Amino acid sequence: MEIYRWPGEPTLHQILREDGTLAREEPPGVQDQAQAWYRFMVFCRRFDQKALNLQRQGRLGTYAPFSGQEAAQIGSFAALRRDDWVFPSYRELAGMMYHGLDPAHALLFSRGHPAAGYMPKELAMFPGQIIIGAQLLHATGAAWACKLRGEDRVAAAFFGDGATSQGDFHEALNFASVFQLPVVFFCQNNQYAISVPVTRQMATPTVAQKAIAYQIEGIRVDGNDIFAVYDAMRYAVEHARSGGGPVLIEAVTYRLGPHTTSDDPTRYRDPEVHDAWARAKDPLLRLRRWLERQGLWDEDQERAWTAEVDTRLAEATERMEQTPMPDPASVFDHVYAQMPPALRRQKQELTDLRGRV
Ligand SMILES: Cc1ncc(C[n+]2csc(CCOP(=O)(O)OP(=O)(O)O)c2C)c(N)n1
Repeated sequence: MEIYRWPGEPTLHQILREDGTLAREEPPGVQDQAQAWYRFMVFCRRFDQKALNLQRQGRLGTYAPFSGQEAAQIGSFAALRRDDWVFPSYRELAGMMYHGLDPAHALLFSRGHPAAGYMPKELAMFPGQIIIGAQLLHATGAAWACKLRGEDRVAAAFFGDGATSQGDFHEALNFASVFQLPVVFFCQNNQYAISVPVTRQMATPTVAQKAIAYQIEGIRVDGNDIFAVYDAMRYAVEHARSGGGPVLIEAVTYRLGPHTTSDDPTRYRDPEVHDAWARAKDPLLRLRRWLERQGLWDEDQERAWTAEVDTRLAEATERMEQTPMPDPASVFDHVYAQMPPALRRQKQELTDLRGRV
């Protein structure tokens, strides 16, 4: 794998070609995990579709789909230790579930349920951040704490290409590089920030080359190649854990669905470009082709796995829907230590109104 050094543009790290053959030797451990990764990718693809359907039926609120980004997410989370600190964005549900988040909990995010904001303590993972770029600073802070305490834990921040335009991105990279903190910045360049293409987001052709401004290592990786993503993240995590300082990874990928359920991507995307990503470059197809060559995939297995996934998803949906919704008047709580009189009145009005209906 080539670590980016000025000048020139970073090269794209790739192991698994689109036809499922290997461009170079796969990293250690991949042979044993590849089938489980694929099965989890199938789970995530169907989770995403299920969530979209639930939203269309009015059973979920706004949902941000991640289809197309499964390899980038699962490959990167797979290289983390369970006690490493994870700071995801709202689009990281595949990675978060791989890391151990209950799918019912993941669905509750899109219900706007306050319980979804509490992460299980054993996961050292924060809720999906909606403020673009804010989680990079949190990751940097956590990494600083780890360094001060002499712990060998690493922090990882996950974000999109749009987040690189935020001041938070630059502040986080600057601070982390000055203090040589154990943090990995993992950018999923999915080509768009809502309707803004990456070419309008930045003048540089890549995200990875921004590492040079902070004198840290930068890696550009094919984000639809789970082997290469795992390899890049494994390198970065070890580099950070062993005191080498932060690493910036750019995983080049594509969001197959809309930005969220409120978006219509046909208004800003080129159908031909979309088709190429949806077919030849699909991360599931690519891994499936490799597995088939190894005798680790066939259609009967796929059917059995899919049936198993659907049972799991039905069960998760049921648990999500059985979680009691909070009292709407609780929206006023937990903001002020002492609620101002105007809010107290509004809360009372809402409570009275609900009492009458
Ligand atoms: C600070 C801030 N500014 C603006 C927004 C509105 N907003 C929500 S998503 C989004 C685009 C983010 O794009 P990107 O970082 O590429 O991530 P992606 O959604 O593609 O995963 C914007 C601008 C926000 N949530 N936070």
